[in-house]
Amino acid sequence: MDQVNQLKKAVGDKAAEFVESGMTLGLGSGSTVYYFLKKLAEFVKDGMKIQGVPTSFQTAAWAKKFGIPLTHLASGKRVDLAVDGADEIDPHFNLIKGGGGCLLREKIVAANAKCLIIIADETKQVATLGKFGLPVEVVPFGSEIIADYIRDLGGTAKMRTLENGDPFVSDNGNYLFDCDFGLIDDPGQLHNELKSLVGVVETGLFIQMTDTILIGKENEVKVLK
Ligand code: ABF
Repeated sequence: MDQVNQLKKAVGDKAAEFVESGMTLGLGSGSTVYYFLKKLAEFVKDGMKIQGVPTSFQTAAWAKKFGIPLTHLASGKRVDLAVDGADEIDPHFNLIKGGGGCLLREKIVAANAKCLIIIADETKQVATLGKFGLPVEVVPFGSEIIADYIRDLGGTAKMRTLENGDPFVSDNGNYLFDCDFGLIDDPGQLHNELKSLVGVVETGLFIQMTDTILIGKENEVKVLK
């Protein structure tokens, strides 16, 4: 296993230690969460009673493969603990997420959760968000003019496509634009400006939603609160 995957596994294993029997969990998406799910599956096999709300079709498939019971978000109920990955993490616990195209369900689950733990290897930590393209989920109808509105805010907007050139379609049937706004000095303001554009569903900026961050470093897992 290469070093980055060792770091991903270390934080995934550590995140499973925060899970208690009886919890309803938010199951994030991405390769780091994969290791969390594998460790969680061991606890389930040992009798831990939990159920998880998957944030993507991929996560649902992994959970089924590992024998992790699944459930849905329910009116009047909250997820006890959500565990998810990130593409960039700044010192203020603001994130860029959505590199895997799952940002909408991730943010819905994160917003519903009593506690959100982000797990990442140390390469995800940045001083200022923005080097990683900002994913923005938009409805397909009129998506090209929505891209124009995004560009009017000062960024680029590149439609995410599949290898065959077709538009990438999210689990929710929407399109994604990967946007470059350079380094983002005020991510909260940019998020609000993007969300005010007609046809924008959600952005990959997760502002002040995170309670704890687990960072995989060479010889340790740093717990940031
Ligand atoms: C997911 O985790 C996405 O929001 C983000 O793109 C991804 C990080 O990917 P990985 O854990 O594979 O580095 O939640």
